[in-house]
Amino acid sequence: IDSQIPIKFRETWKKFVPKPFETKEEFQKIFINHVETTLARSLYNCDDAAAFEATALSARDKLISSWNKTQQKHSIRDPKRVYYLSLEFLMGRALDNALLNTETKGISEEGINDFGFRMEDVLDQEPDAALGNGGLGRLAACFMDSLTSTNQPGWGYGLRYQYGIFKQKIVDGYQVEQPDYWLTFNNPWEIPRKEISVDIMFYGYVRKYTDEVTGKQCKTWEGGDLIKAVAYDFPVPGYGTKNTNNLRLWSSVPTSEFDFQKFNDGDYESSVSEQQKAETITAVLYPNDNFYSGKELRLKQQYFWVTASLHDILRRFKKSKRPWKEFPDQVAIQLNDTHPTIAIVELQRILVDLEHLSWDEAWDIVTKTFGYTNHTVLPEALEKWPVDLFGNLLPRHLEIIYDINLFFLQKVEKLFPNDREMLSRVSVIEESNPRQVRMAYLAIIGSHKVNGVAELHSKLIQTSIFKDFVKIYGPDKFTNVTNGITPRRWLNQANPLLSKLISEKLGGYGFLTDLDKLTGLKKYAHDKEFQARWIEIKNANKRRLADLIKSQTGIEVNNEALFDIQVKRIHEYKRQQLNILGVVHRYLTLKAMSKEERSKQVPRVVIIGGKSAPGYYMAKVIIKLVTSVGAVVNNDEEIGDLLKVIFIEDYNVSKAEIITPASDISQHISTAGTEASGTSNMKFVLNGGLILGTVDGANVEITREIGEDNIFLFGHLAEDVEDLRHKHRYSQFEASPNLAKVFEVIESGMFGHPGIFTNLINSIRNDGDHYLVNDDFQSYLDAQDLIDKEFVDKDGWASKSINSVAGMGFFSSDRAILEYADSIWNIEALPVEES
Ligand code: GLG
Repeated sequence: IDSQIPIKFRETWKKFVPKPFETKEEFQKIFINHVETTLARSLYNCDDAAAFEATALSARDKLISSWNKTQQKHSIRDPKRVYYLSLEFLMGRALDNALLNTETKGISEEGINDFGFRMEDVLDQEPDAALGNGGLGRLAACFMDSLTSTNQPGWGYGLRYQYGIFKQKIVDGYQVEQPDYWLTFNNPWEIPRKEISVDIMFYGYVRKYTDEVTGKQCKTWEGGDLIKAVAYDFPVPGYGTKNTNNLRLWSSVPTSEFDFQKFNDGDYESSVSEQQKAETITAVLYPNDNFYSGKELRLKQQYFWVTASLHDILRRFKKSKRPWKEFPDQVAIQLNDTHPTIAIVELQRILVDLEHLSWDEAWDIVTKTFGYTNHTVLPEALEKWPVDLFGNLLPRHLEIIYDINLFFLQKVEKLFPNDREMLSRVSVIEESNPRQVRMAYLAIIGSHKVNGVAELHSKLIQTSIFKDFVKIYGPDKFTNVTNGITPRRWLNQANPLLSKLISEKLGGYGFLTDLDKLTGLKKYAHDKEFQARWIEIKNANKRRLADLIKSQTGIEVNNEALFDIQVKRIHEYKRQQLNILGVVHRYLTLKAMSKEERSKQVPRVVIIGGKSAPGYYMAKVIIKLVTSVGAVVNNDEEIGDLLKVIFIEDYNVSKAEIITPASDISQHISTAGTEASGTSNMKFVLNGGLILGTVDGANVEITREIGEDNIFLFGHLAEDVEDLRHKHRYSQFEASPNLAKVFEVIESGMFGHPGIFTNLINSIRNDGDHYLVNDDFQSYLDAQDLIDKEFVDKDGWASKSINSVAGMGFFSSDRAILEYADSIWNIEALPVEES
């Protein structure tokens, strides 16, 4: 190939291949080189922002050389690869992570200190890559870290949104959204690959024709609008490995050049309109978590991303010149939720329409290639596209879906003759008005494995929303892979003090790649000296959070208080309303006490943070209630430090890194059966915080791993929920007495005009209390009382905390990735160092 350097010149070339820095001086040389040449600045105008960029570029150089080696190794060995398709990658900041993972933080810190910079300030310059909403997007980010750290040949594919999740401001106690234009300054991490581009078509029509050679009837899709996808690559560093993987994000640009003809004719508007149309596709991330809104632009994003990615994957496969039937031996594609489900249809279309395989050959390849991860059972989150909208945008794909469905229903009919009900229940097309394409069903039919994200959730999907499919395919198609989190970011990076202490006791940082090693901490659970150091680290982390709170809200909180934290998206099912109603109860209780009695109470700082979807009215009311309660409680002199209520504005990944290590208690209190897994529960426990939770999602397995004495569980079980909801429909609402009092004071106007909160109260009192706030209220308060009692015993608390951390090995995302690799993807690790 002529793009290769001729053999006779290669020795010279190799002599000058850049060497990644390994010492402080080498780092400094590269750093200055970047300041003076790449950034065109000098020692007279290098501020923190420039220092950030130069440090990031230096780290990037290092990553690129291992990235090159990894990709070369993969090209030569051509192993089976996995492609993780996710519409969200909530990466957060990259610099600290890159330095820690490549174990060069020490030398680069010394390096920049010599020039008068502080690492903390430099790291603080980086905007979060906030290309996700919540747990689903952050899971994808943890998985990228684990794919690399465990040396899996795997890439991520997503979209390069120009606007990530909005920034949240609190104005007058209400959430206000502001755009997050994260690319304002250069993004030092991305490598634009303008040469890697794919034309994507929308709309158009289907044409039938007869193939001249075979005489077969064929179909082709043509005549639509074209938009170009351009690749941007983000190197993903691993820990303790020379491998570096790739996250490829697509950006949309117009295919046709600027129209000078129209421009000269004075039609300026339409001369640029093509451009604008194209650029909107990847402009903005949809800000909904666990909620589906059937917008055409969202479907365009999905098809655009999936098609560009498949094109790239097929191009790589074709290089190997293997026959098509070997495709599933070389490629595994994981669908992160139903968002990329059209990939199933697109691959079938390519194989049948363009590569001219028979339907059955193609379908065999497709179903062996895909795996589908379900992240929710909430009906409002399940994607269903109106047939008309779908068929207009992707006419050939709709036909193929009809065919997939036809063959599937024929199979079902054979298995269950005479069960017409079954056919309409499992059909990919819902016969509603308007008719809809059920994406989850399509994902199941087109995949060889379907997994839930925690044991309870995986069981629930098999007995509820996908029950019929278990009957049809048998139980083996359905499996569980419990979520995990990367200990590199969520322990080593977020909590360097704790990580260091653990490394001292366990003889090094080996636990960061083998988290089960944490069990070695058990023997120190009752060691007084160790407990004292453990407690001191928690206090230091609480001070760090107290500083953040002070700088954001102006409120000083008592560091001795119990820090009680709930940070996550605001959602009725996650029940921040239960939390804040409980706070009101605490406030009333404190108010009713004598001074003497009050002085015996455990002081508390209740910290709540999270974004509401912009159009989610009830979630916004919940935020307003939290801030309104805070405004009253925080200014009540009689209460003072005994209770503070803090709303943290604009909760994001970089704030989570400060918040997570600082909890004494964190809350994971979803209505049982609604939170598929949760992952912040894992992060808090890994950082030595205890949790208050319902028997839901991964709380169940956390309890199993750390022991039930180390967790505060309350509330009804998932199996009770249906009956309770049914009961609510037919019987009079009976408020738990403590909740009745809380409603009464809110309605009296204690926290501002009661009208603001009427609908929230009504949702519990008059509208069926779907989330069982009332049913769980007393049990919640009892658990909180127990927490107050146990917190007084500092040593007892510390030993619970140590024992909990010791039991968290299971929740490493490395374990999750290895399970996927083994049981779903069938891929093997390929470290670059190995010959
Ligand atoms: C979902 C679920 C969470 C889950 C996460 C990752 O709601 O419970 O932990 O995916 O699997 N939409 C989400 O965040």
